[in-house]
Amino acid sequence: MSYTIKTAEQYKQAYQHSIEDPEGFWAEVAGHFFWQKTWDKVLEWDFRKPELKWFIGAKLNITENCLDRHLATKGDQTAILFEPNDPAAPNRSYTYRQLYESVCKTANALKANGIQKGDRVCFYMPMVPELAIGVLACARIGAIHSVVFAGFSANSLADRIKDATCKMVICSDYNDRGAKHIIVKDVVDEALAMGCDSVKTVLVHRNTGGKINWREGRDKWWHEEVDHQSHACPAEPMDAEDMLFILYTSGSTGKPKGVVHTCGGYMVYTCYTFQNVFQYEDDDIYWCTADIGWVTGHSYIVYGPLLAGATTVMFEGVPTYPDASRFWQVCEKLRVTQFYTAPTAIRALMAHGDQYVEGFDLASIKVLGSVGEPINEEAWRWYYDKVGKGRAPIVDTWWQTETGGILISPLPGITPSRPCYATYPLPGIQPCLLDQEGREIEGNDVEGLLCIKFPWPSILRTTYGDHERCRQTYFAPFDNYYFTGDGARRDADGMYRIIGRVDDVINVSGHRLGTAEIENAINTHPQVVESAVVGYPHDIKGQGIYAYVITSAPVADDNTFRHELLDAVSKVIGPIAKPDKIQIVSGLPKTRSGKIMRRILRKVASGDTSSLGDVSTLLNPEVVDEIIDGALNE
Ligand code: 7RM
Repeated sequence: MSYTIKTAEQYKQAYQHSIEDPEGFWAEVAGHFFWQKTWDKVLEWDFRKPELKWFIGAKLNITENCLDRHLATKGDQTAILFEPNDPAAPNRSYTYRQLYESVCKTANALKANGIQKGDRVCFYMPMVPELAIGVLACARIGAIHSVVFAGFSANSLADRIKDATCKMVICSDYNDRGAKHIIVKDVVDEALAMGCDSVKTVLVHRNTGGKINWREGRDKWWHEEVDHQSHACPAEPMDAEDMLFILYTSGSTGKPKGVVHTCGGYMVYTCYTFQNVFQYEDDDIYWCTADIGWVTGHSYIVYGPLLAGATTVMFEGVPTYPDASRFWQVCEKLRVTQFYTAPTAIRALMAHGDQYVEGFDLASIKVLGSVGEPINEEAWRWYYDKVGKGRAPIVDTWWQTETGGILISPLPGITPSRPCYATYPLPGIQPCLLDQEGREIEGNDVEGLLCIKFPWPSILRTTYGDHERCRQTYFAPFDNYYFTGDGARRDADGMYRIIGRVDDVINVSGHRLGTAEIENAINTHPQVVESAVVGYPHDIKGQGIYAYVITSAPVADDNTFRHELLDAVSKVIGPIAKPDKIQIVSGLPKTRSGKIMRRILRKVASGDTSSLGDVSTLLNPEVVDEIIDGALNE
């Protein structure tokens, strides 16, 4: 596509253009898409409300851009290439025409089951093509999808279904993931028993087959509802600012928020960034190993690649099954050209040893991507040397659920890459660093709170059902800025290095979790009086979860108690949120106003007790020594 940047000079020009005339710049990019009606105005914005509107008055359907638009030229090209969990099972694939027809049939099945424009549909499924098809089917008819990562518990699923008052849940019967066999449908049944009154239908995709529990009238088989439908379904005309999807993400307080993205801006931005960051060319095979339950899967497995007419791989399995060579075996087999994964996966595979990557023919790989958390230098080097064989540039892509797409990243082979650096902002992105008082820190070789000064097309529009919370979280901390929650450094060359979250959000194996959420889960245990959760550096996971727990009475059996806590967390949130370390304490260090001094807890958890600072002003300075002593045993 003509808007693809190919040289450093073009990057500079595009960036300059995007800053001097953002509306002109984005109108030009948007001109490459199919709009049923073009916009009256490109942008209206006010960070203080916030009000964020792109391509005002325009009509479109994102699926016409993902599918219909490609049929004439790419009808027979593979759109989705499915790699199942079992390496011996055959690949399944969908050409653009087959995908188009499957999406239309599914869209007709949704309509036949009462789903209309604006209705919310929840997905709780493994990484099978039907998940992408279902999501696109929603978009086809203007229903709003809310995908919940299938690793979350019934409780979490119920919370999300209720928050969005979903009318339908789409799930699988079972899921084989690695060596595990998970009864997905049972989790949905359990969630629906928690008062999800809005759900009228559960559409069940038969994945592995086998007997499952069934509620007549409510539960319906995907194949029975979809297979007989017509493979033509008109694309619902959507306003550019109509909701496309909700995706829940953890914050520093309370329950996860439903981040809302809308049709027009999200389409333009995900496609533009996909093209430029991955430099996708005809006949390339692009593979992003994320799960569609996270934003990376939404933007860079489904929408971005399909909008760009790419071949996108969907992987059902895990990196270490049957062994730690699975990724490389698949890269070799499918001739993958762009490979996009998370640092935690790289570190885990690195720890298994080089023998698992050596000996595979990875010459097809042109670009390596990293996302989700800071990538440490050692992992970066290993990725570059062992996987890319020193030939493939790494793009360290920084972005968030709220940003919809990548904001800061190198362009491979075009702008410089450097270990640990997301480097420079993409066109249209105006990052800055603020100090605690909200003053902009000018110049280079500085550190501060990462904010963005100007909107981009896929910035979140609101948090579902609670606009004030959106304002409070992202726009109120600093007047007239979008606050990312991350700290960053700008080096002497003006390159950005993301340091990590400055709020009470932790990043565990690339999964974003709120410490408050985990504390609430721990506190459901009847013997727990109070708890405090912090992150600490972890070799593989990036951050590990450290829980300090106060109990009402000495625990009778330490081991049993710990297991009960882990079970409680699994039940309330999901296994991904289980603490790595639990320390029972008699008190938590608090200020005189009763605030937990998390700074101290973080230091102790990281094993660094050299510089705790002055603790004498605490309400209970004596607990600090106790905590330090106890931590040594963990
Ligand atoms: C895409 C995604 C967002 C948080 C974000 C950061 C961290 C993401 C990088 C990164 C350093 C990166 N969405 N993060 N990418 N930190 N370098 N390249 O992960 O909403 O789940 O998480 O993840 O802290 O704020 S997310």
